[in-house]
Amino acid sequence: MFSNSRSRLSLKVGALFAATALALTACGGDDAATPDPADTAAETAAESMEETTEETAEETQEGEEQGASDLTITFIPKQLNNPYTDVVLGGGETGAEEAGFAEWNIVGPLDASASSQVSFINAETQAATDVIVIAANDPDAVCSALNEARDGGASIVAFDSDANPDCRDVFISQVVAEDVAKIQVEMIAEQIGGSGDIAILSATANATNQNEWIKFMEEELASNPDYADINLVAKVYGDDDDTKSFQEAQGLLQAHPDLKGIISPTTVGIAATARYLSTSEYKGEVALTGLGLPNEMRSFVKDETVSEFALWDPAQLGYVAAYAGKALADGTISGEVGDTFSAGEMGEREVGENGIVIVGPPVRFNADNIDEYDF
Ligand code: RAM
Repeated sequence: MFSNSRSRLSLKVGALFAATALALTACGGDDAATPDPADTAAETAAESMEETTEETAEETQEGEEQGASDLTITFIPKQLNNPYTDVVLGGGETGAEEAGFAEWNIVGPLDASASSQVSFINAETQAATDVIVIAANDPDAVCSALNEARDGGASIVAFDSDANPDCRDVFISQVVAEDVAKIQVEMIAEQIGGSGDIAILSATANATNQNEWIKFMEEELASNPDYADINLVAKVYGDDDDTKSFQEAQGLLQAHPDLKGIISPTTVGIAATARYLSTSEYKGEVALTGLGLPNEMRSFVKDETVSEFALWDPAQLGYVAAYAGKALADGTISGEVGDTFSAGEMGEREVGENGIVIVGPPVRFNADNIDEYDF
């Protein structure tokens, strides 16, 4: 079991988002004659983060003077050895500290299989942790363990990948699931010229977030007349394992030599597929898009293996999740529709239908803007 435990430290408030806000603002650029809606939304988010930075720093100082609570929070990601997870948890730790938790921990499995998180949840129940924040590898496999933790008094925040709503209080979702599905279909359609065979290379077959996005992608392909000439011919799973994802990409091209494009809605999958394509005969012939980390994808955009992909700022997801956990634990919210809570630099947040809190819009990354992002 890998774990990482910290208690309250004097981290510089606002440092987390300063770089991102700067980068997002810079992305507005001079060529904003016909702004991309995603970019515009990102600018707005950046502006609102900048505006609230000073205020938050003051609030936190006051909080420290009054003394920290004794609340504890533990983050259980899908898996620990995932660069995306590292960025999410960096935001989570900053949020936990700012929100006033006395202690925060990170524990989790090295693989994203369905039941791999259960023993970690049980250990948190034993330790009487106040808030468990989990990215569920399977919506149901974690359920009875989470409900036992709840019976013991814990608040449960799902983030990134939802647990069954019966066993969590809120779900912090990076984006509206339908939007992130549509943006990926739109990008692949643009990149293959509107017709041809495509495939999806996903993470694990049981991941709630992946399956929801894939469902919306399939619906969009089937219902939008713009995509009538695009055929989804395969769905494969790299399990968010770099080697398996690389092999699945290779296998896809062997099995479907006429493939025009691949959507990989996972940071691990898209990076591994890009690596495969970049040295193969398919480079420049087979389009690749999906969800990736700019820092992992930069070289593949520069060498023209990939023209455009999307993501959100993963740190914001962990940050808002920590604040939601605090609001649940101190009774500010119960997870009902319309509940609102303060998420520090990310402003006031509202709980929507099905207990879902949306963090921010997806942003498209390409050769014109990728150097402006650092995560
Ligand atoms: C991978 C994971 C994660 C997903 C991102 C986009 O790292 O599957 O759950 O949200 O990609």
